[in-house]
Amino acid sequence: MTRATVDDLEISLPRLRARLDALAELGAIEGGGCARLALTDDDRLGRDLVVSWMRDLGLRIDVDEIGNVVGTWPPERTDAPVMTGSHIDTVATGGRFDGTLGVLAGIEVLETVITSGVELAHPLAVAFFTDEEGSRFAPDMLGSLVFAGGMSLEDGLAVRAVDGALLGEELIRIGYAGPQPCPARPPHAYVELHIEQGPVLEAEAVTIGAVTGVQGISWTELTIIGQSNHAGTTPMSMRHDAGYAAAEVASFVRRLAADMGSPQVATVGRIELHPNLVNVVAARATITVDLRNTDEELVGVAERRLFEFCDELAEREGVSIERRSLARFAPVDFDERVIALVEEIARARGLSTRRLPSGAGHDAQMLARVCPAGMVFVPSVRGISHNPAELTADADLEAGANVLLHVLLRLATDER
Ligand code: HGY
Ligand code: MN
Ligand code: MN
Repeated sequence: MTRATVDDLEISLPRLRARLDALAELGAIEGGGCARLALTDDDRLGRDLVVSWMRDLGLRIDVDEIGNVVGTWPPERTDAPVMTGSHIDTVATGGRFDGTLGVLAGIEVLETVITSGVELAHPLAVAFFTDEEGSRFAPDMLGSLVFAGGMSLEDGLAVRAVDGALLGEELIRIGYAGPQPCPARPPHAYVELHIEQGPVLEAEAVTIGAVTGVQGISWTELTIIGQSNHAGTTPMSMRHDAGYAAAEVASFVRRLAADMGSPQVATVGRIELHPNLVNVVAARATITVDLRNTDEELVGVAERRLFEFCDELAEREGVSIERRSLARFAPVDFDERVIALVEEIARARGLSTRRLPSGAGHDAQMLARVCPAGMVFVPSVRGISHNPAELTADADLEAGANVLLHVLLRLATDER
């Protein structure tokens, strides 16, 4: 095929939409979203469906020891591929595009390339990684972290879920404890298509985000131990109220983010009280704190200020506060060549584009440890995500998938 004809290749939006909608049926929840927490039966159903599409295309399918799945074309090629992909696990109130767009656009790209017969200097691969969300098994991006050698396989398999299950046992239970060794041999390059999950592209009416990197992230679980007591008889001065202390932390992190200013963000997403009863002063509170900033130093400042506040709060309220780190990743910069290629391809296709960092974590930030990596963003309507109302317009899905197609083709047909 001549360069001109390669440049004319286009993905099929109806095929991509059909797969997005079919996958969204699995773990479907009210409002058109999905709940496929990592390694649950719904995740298994999603995995089986995506693997069946990979198989229908004739890809070589490799499942590794942490359950990551990679489909490669041509199947007989074993040299380092130009890889794309993302995740198909979701949060409990997930939408139908977070992660799944990257995996299914990758499948759509491979189908388009296979049908065209274009000669490849490097094989192409599409992957979905285990437990990107981290909601059930922390940290997030766990599968791609093990894939990239950032966490040992043993440590990954030993992670306990918020519901008490063991990751390694769940992997066996759903049939995705694969033979391929971790860490994997690095791909030649990695490019991921993802919804922005934020308000920037929509606010500026920009279609394609050329993502510059991912901000730093810190997840801490705090276990606050107070003293259960009678809600009616216990004078306020005698209370060691874990529920009150948890609420104090939640309002502190809000003040902390305001005080540090953008782009600092802070979230208490999980609060579990025990015994969680109307007439009992809470004995125990388990809460999580999510702190993020594009500046590694400032992530550290936010953590230190949180921990100092916890020490003062424990003293003041007569409670103890134990800390456990659930995730800690420094900010990551993507490869300048990949970022520039995303911009070049978007402009060549007459699409508006701008550079921006990612507020959310992604598998690409782990692949960036081992190969040139980058991301393509498309707008999120009203900036909403991790919510069944998550939405990206068809025209933007098509634009993003076509940019992904031509970025991957450029990398895979370049002998370097
Ligand atoms: O938490 C995150 O940023 C991602 O959705 N796992
Ligand atoms: Mn995601
Ligand atoms: Mn997500």
